[in-house]
Amino acid sequence: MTVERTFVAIKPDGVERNLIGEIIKRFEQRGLKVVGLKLMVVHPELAETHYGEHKGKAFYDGLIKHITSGPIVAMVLEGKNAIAAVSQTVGATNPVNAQPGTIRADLCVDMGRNVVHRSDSPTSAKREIEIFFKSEELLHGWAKTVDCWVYE
Ligand code: FUP
Repeated sequence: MTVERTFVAIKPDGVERNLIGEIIKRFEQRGLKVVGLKLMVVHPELAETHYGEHKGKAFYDGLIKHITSGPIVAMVLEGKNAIAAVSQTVGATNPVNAQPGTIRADLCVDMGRNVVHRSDSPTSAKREIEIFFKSEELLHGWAKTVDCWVYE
């Protein structure tokens, strides 16, 4: 098991629906460590960089419009196998295909309003952390006293 970092954003629908606490709670309860956290509005240029892989797809314009429509909560989560663990906790892209117990199955019903973004691979985690956070905005080497209760 390797310690990884991954990027998560609570999208404007999640923020507007007062789900910030509920969503962060699920990651914290699982044992993931919040090492970066901020409320921000996504500028269109940042949105296009972030979602560049989807440019040209039918849902692209709506996606950019939505992610820039209000504040998001951007965060970096750290833990062993964090990329897979966070993906599992978030659930499938389309909430109606997500497993019960995941954020997307429990908190939403529409793919275009699926409340949260998460990095889907080590490459995208690195890229997304770097576009949303400066290194000095993140904690480095923070050992929590509970770590020995979360990991063997
Ligand atoms: P995910 O990695 O689960 O966030 O999903 P993708 O990167 O494939 O898609 C990014 C976002 O585009 C999704 F969160 C929701 C939106 N989307 C649609 O609205 N319609 C689609 O058909 C696919 C994605």
